[in-house]
Formats: sequence, structure tokens, C-alpha cells
Amino acid sequence: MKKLNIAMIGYQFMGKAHSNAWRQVGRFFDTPFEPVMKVIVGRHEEKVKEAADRFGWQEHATSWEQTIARADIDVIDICTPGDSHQEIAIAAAEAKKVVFCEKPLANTLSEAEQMLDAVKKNGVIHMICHNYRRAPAVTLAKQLIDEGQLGELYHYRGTYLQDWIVNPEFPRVWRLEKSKAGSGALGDIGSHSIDLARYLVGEITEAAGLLKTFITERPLPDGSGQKGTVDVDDAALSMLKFDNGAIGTVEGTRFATGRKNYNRFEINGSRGSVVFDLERMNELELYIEEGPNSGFRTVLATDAAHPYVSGWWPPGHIIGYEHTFTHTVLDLLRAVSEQKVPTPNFEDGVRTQKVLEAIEKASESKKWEAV
Ligand code: SOE
Repeated sequence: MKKLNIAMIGYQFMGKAHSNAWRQVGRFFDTPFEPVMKVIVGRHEEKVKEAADRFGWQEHATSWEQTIARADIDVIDICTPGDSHQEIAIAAAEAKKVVFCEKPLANTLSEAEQMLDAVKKNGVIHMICHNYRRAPAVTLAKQLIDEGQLGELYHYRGTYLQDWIVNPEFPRVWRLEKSKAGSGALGDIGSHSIDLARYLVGEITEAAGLLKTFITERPLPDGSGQKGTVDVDDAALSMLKFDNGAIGTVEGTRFATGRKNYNRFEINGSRGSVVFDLERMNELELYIEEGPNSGFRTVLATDAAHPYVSGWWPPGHIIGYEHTFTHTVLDLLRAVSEQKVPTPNFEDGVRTQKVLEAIEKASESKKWEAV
């Protein structure tokens, strides 16, 4: 089988999730290439070496520039904070590599647009990692919607709730710095809800928004005892209008006490509804209007006929968060073999970024903003 050499930049949470996906994909699915976990890149030699050994990369390196320049590397997988996405992705596109990038695509719309220009100009394959599209129950919801089973779509109700920074003593980590993360809950988790809204319902044309930072100073993570400013949102609320006439709400917050990673959506159409909750991710709640005795039922999306499931276990043997990344890299490998740009790609990343920007703008103007 032909080999595809992967270089991954970044080795923290997403680096761990992507490493697992690259390692597992060929063991469970028939892939058109054998992905080779060639080199993992990070700034700190000791830490990146440890990550290489633990996650199973052949080599480690401290320079992404030198790694991108290597002729034997085919795919650049970007798992760094948002402030470096643009530079790395553009360099990778110019070196004619396949570019796979974590969300949100960039810290600003202008950076995201430059990334899209670069991948288009250089004719390379590109993908953004919105892994939740590939939870089998979510892909199933998409199939049902595309088949018209829910009828005309009226509502999208997306909530992404976490509580990991409720404690005021939680340090001012990079995700709480605008210069590194671009925004707070809005870009980090709201972007997932918006991507799912665009995937399942359609393009968003207008947004209203409300951003709020509850705790504006936190201890610096260096242990100095000094405090640093939090200049990103802790919570982001929005109302949305879709081009097909549907309306929606999205709420992303890191202050929903007791909610750990509650990524849920409900979609209501003229003939039925679907509900997904990541914390019960093998299930899809489905309502199809069939007269007085119809009601919500729970579909356990673990049959071989359900999306991606045939690669894993017999029915009822549930899968988890990490599998969504494996499905994502599977589709990337397939796209590379067909020389097609998969979805979601940098175009999707730019569209989502436009919605994020409109929400941010609307929060300041207190008016609806066009996307
Ligand atoms: C942290 O809030 C985080 O890890 C996000 O960055 C991920 O995209 C999300 O899937 C889970 O939460």
C-alpha cells in the first residue's frame, strides 16, 4: 500500500487526539494509504521527544519551518493554538502539502481568508478538523435531514456548555488570551455549534450576539502569584438567521456549572425533530410526526448500517470522543486518494469565522449584523 507521511505540529490535547486517530485509522478501516506517523513538532525538545515516544511518532523536531521544507512529508497536521495557524498553513500550502488544521481556522477572518487563498492558489487539499460532524449519530442526523425526513427546517438550538474555568483561581491559560486564542468560548466551542448548524441546517446570513467575561483577571500560570487579564469571552450567546428561512440560537459557555462537555443540538422541522447530546453520543433522539401516538424515540447509532460503525464493533458496542477524529482522518485519506477537497475545508472555516465575527460585532453594536 502507498504510504503518506504525516507531520503533526503541536502535541498537547489535540496532538494527542490526532495522534490516536492516525494510529488507529488503518487498523480499523480500509484506507487508500498507510498513514506514516513520521514526525511530531513542538518548541520544547524534551517535551516533544516524550510526546513522540508516547504517541508513537518515528521522529521529533523543534522547527516546523524545517519540517515543512522536507520533501518526504506529505501532510501537515496543525494542532497548535490559533495564533500560529495562518503562518504554518500558508507555508505548508506553498510547499504543496496537504493541510489539515484544527478549529477555529484562525484568530481573525482576515487570517482565515489568507489561508483559504493560499490553499486555493497552490491547489492543495485542505481540511479543518470539526470532528463532531463525524460522530455516527450526527452523520445520521445529516442523512435524515438530506432525505427530507424532518421536512422544512424551522429551528436550530445549539448549546455547548463547559465549566472548567468557573473557579476564579483557575490560571489565565493561553485559551484565555485573545492574542493566542482569538476569542474565548465563542471560537473554542461556539465554532463547533456553528459548524454543526451550517452542516445540518444551512448557511447563516445574520447574527445577533452577546459576549460576556465574568472574571477579568486570573493568576498567571507561571506560579508567580501575579494576575493577568482575561480579554476573551467566558460566554457567548447568539441568535441566527439561516438563508433557508430557519432560525437558530447558539450558546457557548465555560461557566455552566456541572456541565463538562455538553455539546447538544436540537433541530425541529415541519415533519420531525432530532436531538444530539455529545455526552450520550451513540444516541440520536428522533421524532417523526406520525399522528397522535408519535413521540421521541432513541436510535442507538451503533448498527453496521450507521455511518462509520462497520469499522468498529458489533451493534451496541459503543464508541467515544476519540473515534470522531479517526473518522475525520479516514475521510481526509480518502479525499487525498481521490484528489478531492473534503468537507469541512478552509472554505467552511472562513464561513464559520464570518459568523463568529458577526456575533462579536453584534455584541458591540447591539444590532443584528450581516454575515
Ligand atoms: C476545550 O474547551 C475543548 O477541548 C475544545 O478546544 C475542543 O474543540 C472541544 O471539542 C472540547 O473542548
